[in-house]
This record gives sequence, structure tokens and C-alpha cells, in this order.
Amino acid sequence: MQRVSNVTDEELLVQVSNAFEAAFGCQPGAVAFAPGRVNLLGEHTDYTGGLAMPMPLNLGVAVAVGPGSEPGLVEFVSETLSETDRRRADDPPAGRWSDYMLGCLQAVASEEIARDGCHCAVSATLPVGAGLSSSAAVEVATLRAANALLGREDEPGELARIALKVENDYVGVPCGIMDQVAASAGVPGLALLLDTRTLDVSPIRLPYNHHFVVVHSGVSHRLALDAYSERVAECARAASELGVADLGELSLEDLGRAIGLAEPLGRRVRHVVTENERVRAGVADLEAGAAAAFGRRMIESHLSQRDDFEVSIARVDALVDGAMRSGALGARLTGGGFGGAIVALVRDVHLDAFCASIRAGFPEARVLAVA
Ligand code: GAF
Repeated sequence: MQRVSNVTDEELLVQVSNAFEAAFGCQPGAVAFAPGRVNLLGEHTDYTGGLAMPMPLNLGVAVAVGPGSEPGLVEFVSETLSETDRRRADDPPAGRWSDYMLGCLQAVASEEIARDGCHCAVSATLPVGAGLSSSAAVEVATLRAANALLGREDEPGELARIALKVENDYVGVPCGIMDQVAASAGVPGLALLLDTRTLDVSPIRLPYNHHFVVVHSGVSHRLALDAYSERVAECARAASELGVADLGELSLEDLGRAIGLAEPLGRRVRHVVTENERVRAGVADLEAGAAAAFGRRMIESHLSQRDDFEVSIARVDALVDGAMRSGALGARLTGGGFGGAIVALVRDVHLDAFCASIRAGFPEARVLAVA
């Protein structure tokens, strides 16, 4: 995978260690990294027991931890935001960036932070609000660092479940588990087929001579929590009205009765059901080396997100159109939506021209990663 950030994961670990030392006057007891992800196909399916295709990036988050200076006091420094924060070990969430880390520390080290306090530093190469799962990366890096400090082994499935619980119950975001699995079980550059009902993951072969290019639209999705939560609630309501535990149980044959639901529930169901089908078919495309067919599914996925699930915005739609005009085989909104990034599939012979065309046509957009 080509990196667009000029800081490697190893350099980021050194950077966070230096930030820790500068803030707290000693070396950290443990440091850890976790990656962000781009989702290639299968959007808004992970909280309905569906399928997704996340691929970890080599952009991510590094966290350094060590014992604190006073029992019960947890001090944070974010090198990336140039901010500090001070919290009590048992504080409830406060709507601040430190919530993600404090929630994780409370989950795995509540006794230790109450007894010894904690110092914590964070550095990132992953932009916040790009839809590339910076929250899950912070959570998993914090859990890994805390476990390393306490001499405990990590188990990826367990890390993902703890991180999801922190995000759902402590931070208060009703997300699914895709991002936490990608951050804890994934390897940068290797795409995964994730079944969010069973949590089975299997590697997916990417097409030769092609690249997935991640482009940030320049619009942060940070204020989209209400709209995201509304989609989660609509899916739960639709499932209950259709008499299933999860929309992931439905197939194309069920769409007839789903479309009869009151607006907008019918369209929400149609997105989820067709998106799961697109993932199934997309896996077969990639196994057969049919990159152009996969590209068409990416476009169908984008239109479904735009029209049926209504999670896109005009600037992202324009970027997807621009990507197609710039030679992509397919392009789509990736992540939670309402801004953030797109992912485009581009033949390697067209890569330079594609990136140049995006830079020229969309000065506010930024090519973040090329896989
Ligand atoms: C966000 C959420 F955190 C994920 O769980 C997932 O629902 C995604 O939006 C949409 O596919 O990244």
C-alpha cells in the first residue's frame, strides 16, 4: 500500500513517545498503534447483522500510556490536536476527545487508574471526521497500550468487542462493529470480508494492476451523530415491523413487502438488502479478477446510499462524479457519510492522471491513501 502521509507507523510510535516524554517528563510504560480503515463495499450494514468489506489503512493512531502523578487523576495530551485534558478515573463521558481513551481505560484498567492515576498521549496520521474510523483506531490503540502496560495479551475479537461497548455505552454512538474489527484484526492493505452476525472475517484478494484510492472530500462528518443514530433507529423499526431480529436476515425476495413499509423505512431496507447482495457479488467479482464489475457495484452502492439511505451530501456526490470522469472504474462514499471520504477503484496506468485530475478539479479534496 502506498502511503500519502510521510509518517510511518513506526515513526508515529516514536512521535507519540516523544510527545509523552515532553508532557510528562518520563518515558511511557507502553505504546501501541491501531489503523484506520476504508470500507470498500457494504455500508450501513454492520448494525443490522450484514456484510462489509473493510480494509485497514496505514494511516492510524498511536497511544502512549504510563502511571500518573496522583491516584485517580488521568492526564491526556493530544499531539495532533495540540490539546491537553485532565479527568478523574471514574468520570462519566464529557463529550470530549478524551472520552474515547478514558472509556477504554475504565474498561480494562479501572482499578489501576484509580490507584496510580494515568498519563496518556495520542498522535495520529488519520484525519478526524474523514469517515476512516479514527474513533475505533483511538479505542483499539488505547486498549492495546493499556494491556501492554499491564502485561496482558491482546485477543483481536475481544479488543473489538470491548472497543464497541465503549463506543456504544460510554461515548454514546450506536455504531456497529465493522471499524473495531478492522482496527483490531486487520492488517494494512489487506481487505476483509466481515460477517457482522458471526464476526467471521476472511481475507479478500484485490485485483492486480488496480488501486483503491481514498479521497477526503474536505467536509468533516463530525456533526452527523444525530442523523447516523436516526438511520440505526429506522433500521431497528423496520426490522421489528417486518418481524425479523435484523435486516441482515432479509433477502431480495423480501423486498416486495419491505417496500410497503411507511416512508422512508422501505427505502432504508432496500439499501441494506441490496448492499448485502452487492458485497456477496463483489467478493465473487474480485475472486474472478473482474475489476470493472466490482467498480459498477461501487457506483450502485453510492447511488443506494445517496437515494435510499440518504447519507451522502452534494459535495461528496460531486466528488464521486468527478472520480468517474477522471477515469475511475467505480467510486463511492465510504464510512458513516454526511461528508468524509470516497473510495475509487482506478487502473494503475491511470493512477497519476486520476490523482492529478482530482487535485485540479477539487482543490478542497485530498488524496489520503492509495492501496
Ligand atoms: C461508521 C460506523 F462507526 C460503522 O459502524 C458503520 O456503521 C459505518 O459508519 C457505516 O457503514 O463508520
